[in-house]
Amino acid sequence: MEKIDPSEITPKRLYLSRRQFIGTAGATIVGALVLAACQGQGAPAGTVPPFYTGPTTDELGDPLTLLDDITNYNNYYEFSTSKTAVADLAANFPTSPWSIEVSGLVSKPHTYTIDDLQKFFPETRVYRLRCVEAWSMVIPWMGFPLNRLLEEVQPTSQARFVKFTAIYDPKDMPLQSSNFLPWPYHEGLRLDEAMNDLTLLATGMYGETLPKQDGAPLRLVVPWKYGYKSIKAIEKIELVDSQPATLWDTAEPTVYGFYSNVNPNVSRTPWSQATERRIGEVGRINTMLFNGYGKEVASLYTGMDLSKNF
Ligand SMILES: Nc1nc2c(c(=O)[nH]1)N[C@H]1C(S)=C(S)[C@@H](COP(=O)(O)O)O[C@H]1N2
Ligand SMILES: [Mo]
Repeated sequence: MEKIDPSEITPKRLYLSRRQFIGTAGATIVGALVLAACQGQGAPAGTVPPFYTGPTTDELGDPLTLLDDITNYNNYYEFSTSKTAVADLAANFPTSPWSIEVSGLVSKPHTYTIDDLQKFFPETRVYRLRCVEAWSMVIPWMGFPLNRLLEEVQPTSQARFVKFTAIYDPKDMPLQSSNFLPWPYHEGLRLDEAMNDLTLLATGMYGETLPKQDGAPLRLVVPWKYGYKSIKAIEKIELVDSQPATLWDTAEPTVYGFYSNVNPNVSRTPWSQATERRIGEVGRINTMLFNGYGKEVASLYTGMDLSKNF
């Protein structure tokens, strides 16, 4: 029988990323290709929840990470520093009622309930999530662009940055009782980054309500930045006139900067950022500048030295 070249049956980026595998046996590559090809068109039973009807790959052809992996391998330090312990510890975390205050330098400050946010029409968006620890996932979020919310509250001409603050709830979040990090979790974006159409406020995943371990009821998703910018359990969004402090640039300023754009050429961490491990796959793939979203976001950083503004 004539051999079929993998490039003929596999989306291009998937083929290229498999070629970038480091130190992986040929047999494993073939296995991964077959799995990926299946997921592209009618996924095998058990890989994608039956109720999910959205895309099964990202725009580059990379298959979605399994729901089981997304919900059992979490960074959520309010609950635990063990990724596999978060799901159980967050199971009873109360996420209703919940309100989000949007205030600061805006003409129309407003406090929203989670139900109120439905008016922004959450849609499915498949994004790569790249953690600074050098692992990554492909996640089908449900959410809406943050710019829709900001347009409603109308930032004033003084507003230049957006500050996000997560809930402070030491009764329900065990590690908030210890002060090893400056709680509550807080993050920030420049206003133009916040207004970019990729910047998402997520309320769901795989067509369902957001799992608690992934940041319910509301989290930020900024796919071209390291995962720690994508703050979970948001309670407050403030428009401010100067760069806000963030939890990580306060805790470890030489390692975690404000911008935190994914960049294979710049590593402030003791480990390299050049490659990453895609959860659920074997081997490593090359990390892409801006996590592969350069076409959409590179112009935000024209003239900026990306190695200095880590
Ligand atoms: N409130 C809060 N948000 C957070 C974190 C956290 O510890 N607390 N961890 C961040 C980090 S380091 C990453 S990689 C992502 C992980 O998101 P996931 O567990 O949904 O994959 O959440 C980010 N948001
Ligand atoms: Mo992370």
